[in-house]
Amino acid sequence: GQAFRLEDYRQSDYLIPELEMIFRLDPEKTLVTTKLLIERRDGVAADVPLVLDGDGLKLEKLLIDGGAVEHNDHEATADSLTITRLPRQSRFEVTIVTRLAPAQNKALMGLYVSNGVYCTQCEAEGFRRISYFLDRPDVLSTYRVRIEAREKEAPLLLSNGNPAESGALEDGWHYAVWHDPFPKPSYLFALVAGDLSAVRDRFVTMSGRGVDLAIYVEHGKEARAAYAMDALKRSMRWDEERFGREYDLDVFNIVAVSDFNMGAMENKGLNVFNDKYVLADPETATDADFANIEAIIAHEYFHNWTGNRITCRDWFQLCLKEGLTVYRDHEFSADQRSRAVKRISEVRTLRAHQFPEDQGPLAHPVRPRRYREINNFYTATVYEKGSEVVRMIRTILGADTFRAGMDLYFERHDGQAVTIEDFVACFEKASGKDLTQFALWYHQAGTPNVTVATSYDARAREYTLEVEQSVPPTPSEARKRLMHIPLAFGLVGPDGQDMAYDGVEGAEVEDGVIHLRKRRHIVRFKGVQARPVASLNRGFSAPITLSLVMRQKDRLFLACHDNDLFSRWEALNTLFTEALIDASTRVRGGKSADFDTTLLGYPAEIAADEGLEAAYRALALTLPAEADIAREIGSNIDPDAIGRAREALRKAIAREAQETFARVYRDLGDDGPFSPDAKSAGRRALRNVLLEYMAAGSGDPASAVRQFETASSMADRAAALSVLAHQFPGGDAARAALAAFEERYRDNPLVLDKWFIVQATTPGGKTVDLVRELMEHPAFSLTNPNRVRSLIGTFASSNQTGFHRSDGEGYRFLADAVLAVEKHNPQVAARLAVAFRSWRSLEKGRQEEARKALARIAGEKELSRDLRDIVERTLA
Ligand code: B3K
Ligand code: ZN
Repeated sequence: GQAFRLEDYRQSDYLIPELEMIFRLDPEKTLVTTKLLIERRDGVAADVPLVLDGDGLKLEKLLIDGGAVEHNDHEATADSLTITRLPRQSRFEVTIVTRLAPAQNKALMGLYVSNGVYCTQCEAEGFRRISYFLDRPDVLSTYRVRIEAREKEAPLLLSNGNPAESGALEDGWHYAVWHDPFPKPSYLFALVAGDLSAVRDRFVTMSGRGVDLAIYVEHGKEARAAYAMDALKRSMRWDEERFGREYDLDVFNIVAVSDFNMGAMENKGLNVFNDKYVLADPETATDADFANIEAIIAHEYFHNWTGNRITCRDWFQLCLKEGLTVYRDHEFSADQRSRAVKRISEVRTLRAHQFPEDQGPLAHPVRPRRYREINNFYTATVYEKGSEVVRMIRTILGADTFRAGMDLYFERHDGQAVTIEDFVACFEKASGKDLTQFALWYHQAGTPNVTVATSYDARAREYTLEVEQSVPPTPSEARKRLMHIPLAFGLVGPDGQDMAYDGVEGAEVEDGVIHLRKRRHIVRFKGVQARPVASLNRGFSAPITLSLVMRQKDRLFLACHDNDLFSRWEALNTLFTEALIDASTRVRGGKSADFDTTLLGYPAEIAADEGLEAAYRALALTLPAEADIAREIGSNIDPDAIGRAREALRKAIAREAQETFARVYRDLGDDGPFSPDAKSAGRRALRNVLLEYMAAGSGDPASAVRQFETASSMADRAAALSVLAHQFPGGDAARAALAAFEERYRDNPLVLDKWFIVQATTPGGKTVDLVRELMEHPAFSLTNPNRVRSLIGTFASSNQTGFHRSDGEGYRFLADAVLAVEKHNPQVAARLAVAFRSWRSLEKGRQEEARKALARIAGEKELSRDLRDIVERTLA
């Protein structure tokens, strides 16, 4: 396939400052009339053809300045419309009519119908499935959109911007006109039409302007949108307070739809959401659901400034809006909840999703230089590592200078389509610092490794860190340059406090951060009164792997005393990981797991430590996931051995801490009416982690059965269900709970997704057969992305012993499923196939099975660009 390259970027010869659209909506035959005001750029000759993008389109009609266009003067294919003879003047009007069948659109890109609701998804290149256009983010236009529909079928008619006009038409039809005064790229266009219910509110901005807010959901689901509305208002206020950013239209609309390829979409003034990230109440949503809704509502809202008012010049710059907006939503959630707990979760997500990407065949820089299919670049690297890079800029500059850089960015580039270079330049200007070396974080793929050796000279009172950095090779980048790594640190003294020192040599050290710029630094701290324990990469100041050999005693000391809560968690997590790696090696060699008793004693202390917030205790007691252990092992992986080792550690901890866990579980109790706030969620999280241990330690499902039966929230009910299904698979208690859950929620697809997930993530080799069976369940559908991800996606990405069954059946299943989904939805299929990415780190037998499954997909003749791109890069 053809690759797009960053260095080939050139400006468009033509611009489209304004357009008007008319939609006459029908599920099988929608007519779209688009009137484009075309402007030829200065210096472009009049005989330069106008080439518009299309994707699967059929041209019904073409006019230039109201007149027909000769056959010889244009060529229309499904994928482009080329007009060779154009008016000499620099501005003219092109009118295009296309015909669509939205009900037949199962790829869910462009205009489609979801549960009877017309909606659109245009990012990245979906607009070209609606009409021929210059479908690229640096072409900015103001839109005037008229929607006509049967009033019965679609009483609600929405598009971007402000409402301008509406009224009745003949034969039961009606219309509405929307005008968006802010020039925007086509990927931010949206239209929604259907029969939905509104939840309304109002927001007064910091300058006193009133904004009408609405969230549209299916009838009867209004109450489940209350939390999302609250999150929206908090987001709007927060962006004013933290970034000085005010909302700019008279209305802000959010629509929840049930068929959606991803989480949500930030279309100007009209966000479209996967209903999973809008609908929540105590009966149907877990605490994770509430937290996700808050974060995604905020994320899409924040895009209004970082993405919409200032957008990307081209798709290589995707992280310009995504990395920055993730950083903003992380900060928002940290302010709404507990900062340390939030940071720990972010790092866990980064390690679980971005590290394997960066360390495997799909590795790419935060700002890639090449792509074959842009939809495959909405990745953890662009989003999560992109956010980490912004966070490092803040660490290097300090909060105030960072804010000054952001202010400058908004001031300089409002209304423009810009690049990462433009973004970085604002921070260089605001700080006077040279960020050239730092900018490698955008341009160079791979997770840097930092190795540290420490020594203390008691006579000289000198403490030394020998620090070395290296970046492993990644596809098409064999040689790496040295990075600027901001390493936050503390020298923890015997009393647990950070120790002072008189001076430091060997690296720039400022405000608790060591700036690594060279391959090797010998950092000497003078006047250190006693041997400290080094606490490094505090708060995960840089997204690196850190190799630091440390005595177990010292690590445990950090786990108990470091005054940086993230680093305390990190120390404990490292201890668990090291123990699990050892244990899995022993298990694989036919020996027993065996764990150090000091380590086994510590969890009880944490569980009972009232000085620590409950959410933190829950995270600290959560063992590294099987995939985390596998990633640390790195090669020749046997997922079964890892699963057995982890299970053994869980049991050992549970037995050691039995009484404490049971007591804390009881004391936390069921604390009255449900509230989704962070503190209550933390208590539930802790209780539910303890429940898992209690079941594992006792081998008795009784406490989980009791919690399942008496739970007053989905958070507690789903947690109990998962303990029963995962720890007692096939047993009476598990079967009864699964059946009761299915019965209770049979009419709620989003809750049934949890039922699919629990079963798909049941450990062990039998699960693949169960998943195949569940694909026949009446509530399952291959065309709904939420169902597909819940059953097939979680099985492949989150069930190590199930997916990696040693005979390769998991891989064969995934290949079948990917090919079945690909027929109608290439984007979702390509996403599923990503689960194969770490295949080369498996032991030989599994590697061969995975390779065969991948090769079978690659051997299909008619593959979509999306899937072929993923499979070929994975095999390369
Ligand atoms: N910008 C959208 C993602 C679009 C994905 C297109 N394949 C949602 C977001 O990041 O906010
Ligand atoms: Zn985004």
